Amino acid sequence: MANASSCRILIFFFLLSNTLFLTSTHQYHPLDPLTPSELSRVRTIVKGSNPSPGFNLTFHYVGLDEPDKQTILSWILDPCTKKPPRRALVNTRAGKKTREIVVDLSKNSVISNRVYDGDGYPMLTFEEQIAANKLAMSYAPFTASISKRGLKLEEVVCESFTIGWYGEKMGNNRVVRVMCYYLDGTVNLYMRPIEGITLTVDLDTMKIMKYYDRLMVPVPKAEGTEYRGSEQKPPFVQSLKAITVLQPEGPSFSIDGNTVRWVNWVFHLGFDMRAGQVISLASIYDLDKDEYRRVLYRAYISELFVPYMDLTEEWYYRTFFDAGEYGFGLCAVPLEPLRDCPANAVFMDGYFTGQDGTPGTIPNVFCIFERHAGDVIWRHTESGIPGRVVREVRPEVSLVVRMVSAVGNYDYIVDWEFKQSGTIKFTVGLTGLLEVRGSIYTHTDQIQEEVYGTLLAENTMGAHHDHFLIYHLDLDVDGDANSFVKSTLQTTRVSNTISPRKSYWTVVRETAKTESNARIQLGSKPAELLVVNPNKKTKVGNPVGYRLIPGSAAGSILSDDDYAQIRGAFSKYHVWVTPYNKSEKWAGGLYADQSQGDDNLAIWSLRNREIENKDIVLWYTLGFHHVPCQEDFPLMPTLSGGFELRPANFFEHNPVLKIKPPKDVMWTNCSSLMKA
Ligand SMILES: *[C@@H]1O[C@H](CO)[C@@H](O)[C@H](O)[C@H]1NC(C)=O
Ligand SMILES: *[C@@H]1O[C@H](CO)[C@@H](O)[C@H](O)[C@H]1NC(C)=O
Ligand SMILES: *[C@@H]1O[C@H](CO)[C@@H](O)[C@H](O)[C@H]1NC(C)=O
Ligand SMILES: [Cu+2]
Repeated sequence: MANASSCRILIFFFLLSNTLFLTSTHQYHPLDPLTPSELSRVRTIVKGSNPSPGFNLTFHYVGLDEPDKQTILSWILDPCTKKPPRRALVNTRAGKKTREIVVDLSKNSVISNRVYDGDGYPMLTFEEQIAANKLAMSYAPFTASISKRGLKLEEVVCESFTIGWYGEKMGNNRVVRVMCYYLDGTVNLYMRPIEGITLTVDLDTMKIMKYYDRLMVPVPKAEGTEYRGSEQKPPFVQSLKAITVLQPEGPSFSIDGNTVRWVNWVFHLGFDMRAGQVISLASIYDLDKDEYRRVLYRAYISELFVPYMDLTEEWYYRTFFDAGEYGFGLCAVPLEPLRDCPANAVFMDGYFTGQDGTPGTIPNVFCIFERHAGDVIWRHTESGIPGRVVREVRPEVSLVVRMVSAVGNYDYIVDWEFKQSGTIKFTVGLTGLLEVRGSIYTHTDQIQEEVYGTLLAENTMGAHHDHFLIYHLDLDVDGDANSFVKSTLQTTRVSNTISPRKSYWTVVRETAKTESNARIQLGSKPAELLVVNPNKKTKVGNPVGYRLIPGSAAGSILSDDDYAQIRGAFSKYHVWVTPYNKSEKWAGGLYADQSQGDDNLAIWSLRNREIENKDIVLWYTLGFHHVPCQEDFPLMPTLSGGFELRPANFFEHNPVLKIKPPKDVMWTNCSSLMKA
């Protein structure tokens, strides 16, 4: 139990005082990610329990086994009396078996340990990918293929690709395909694929199982592939003058351990090696009610499905699950101050576990900053009153929590943006490098057959593909019992006795009773999608709610019986609603690598459970169909997409009516502050 004074601070905060700036040191929070010392203890405890005698143990996932939701919610009400258990969930491999091990850190013991014998495998480790890639270099047939192409072995780098599943009844061993690239004058390896050569490597035995060299295709040239500023040659574009965001009094947010407080928001921010950012217990202060009101219990990106549309032998299996196979958090990279995040950003580290269970740090994995982009949160100029002009303007300032995950070639910039108005904006920016196929073509005039992509440069084919990111959004709007309301805007014809108008539209509301009522493909009809608390009404009688404002309507257009689609079935709908179930976390399946689609959101949802006035989870698929174009070469400028959750009859009136603009900053000549 925490000591008395810290408990007082916790009560003080959780009783939802409106005093925001607490200066306490880090307090224990049961949703905090595991610390490095806890991760080390997990390793010691797991190894000590010797779960797989005679075999070497590898750690594939270690993360917080979060306490049950009800335990957390009652702890919040009374943090002094009940301390939720501190547990870790561990996935290991040993002797070709996957284990699920739960460690209780307060008891220093393994409390459950079972072999998983279903389909699919846990996340790959970095170490085994590196080891698999290295095998190629000393494999005689491979080195022969490299010299046959006139390439230098020391300039070859290889990458491990997960293989998916194509209907095999028994599944495959835990294998990857290793494909290689050529540097020789560039660091942009992804623009220089060595096509035709594939090694299949068994990760459990770390042996090459299959090898073939199928065809010779020219390796695209290095020229024009560089993206490093230091390697660029004149002419250059005109330089920008100095620019910054100035907060002479410091930021308006405070971070206490993993709890972030900013103006009217409070939330917990955690890091997970699979999901990346995890936002919990987000509540917003309501000035009229003088209390914090619950919005989100727990939210994170559950899976990223990236299927390519190229059917050639080296490509058809590229149907990646970036979270479940590679670890979206594990692939997160340190953010660079002043480049990845503005000058006013504050950074936070993340911790993960290496293959041998040893903790590692990703420094600066998150940055948190106030965005002041020159936008307006509300305004009005009233010139209709004779003899007067009334003008009121409030600038928009929001709070951003950013992470960048570089999953191989692609960089995903993931922003969670909290607005004073109560809106949460979810944005993902795609940048980095395309996956391109080496091609014989140097001009589009030569192309007669299906090439599955766009010719971006000589011998460089940018393959068609999708990105589907699915967000797990456990909304608790003013409490756990919520409903999903789907309102369709319907055109109605007018009989000419009522009005000279011929038509208008009206809102047809439907509360989803079961899961099947809440599966939605956006884009066909205009709709208003709401999560409401049917038990809480505003003074004038509307149920309090949050509205989902969707982004682009890209969803999967693959056939339902395509094996990739069976595995990534969540991508078929933009919106899903399920009843809360702690074990239904990963929309592409807990064991996503080579999964056969039998444990995923689409399967869970087939039970068609009741979702009305229940603790529900909203799932949103943010999709991108990507037809590459030449501007994406040699590195693509950020392409952003997103969606919002916005209060809808949650507040009694405009919640930002009484916000004050930030203090004016006198614009002095800051040259003396500039770095040389
Ligand atoms: C375990 O790992 C060690 C060191 O890498 C190796 O020498 C040994 O053969 C491995 N044992 C088994 C059973 O794989
Ligand atoms: C929770 O979900 C899992 C996986 O879908 C299922 O096996 C289990 O029965 C569910 N629990 C409840 C209480 O519905
Ligand atoms: C700012 O100050 C620097 C040196 O003190 C001077 O060279 C520069 O011209 C000033 N800039 C402006 C815009 O006044
Ligand atoms: Cu893309």
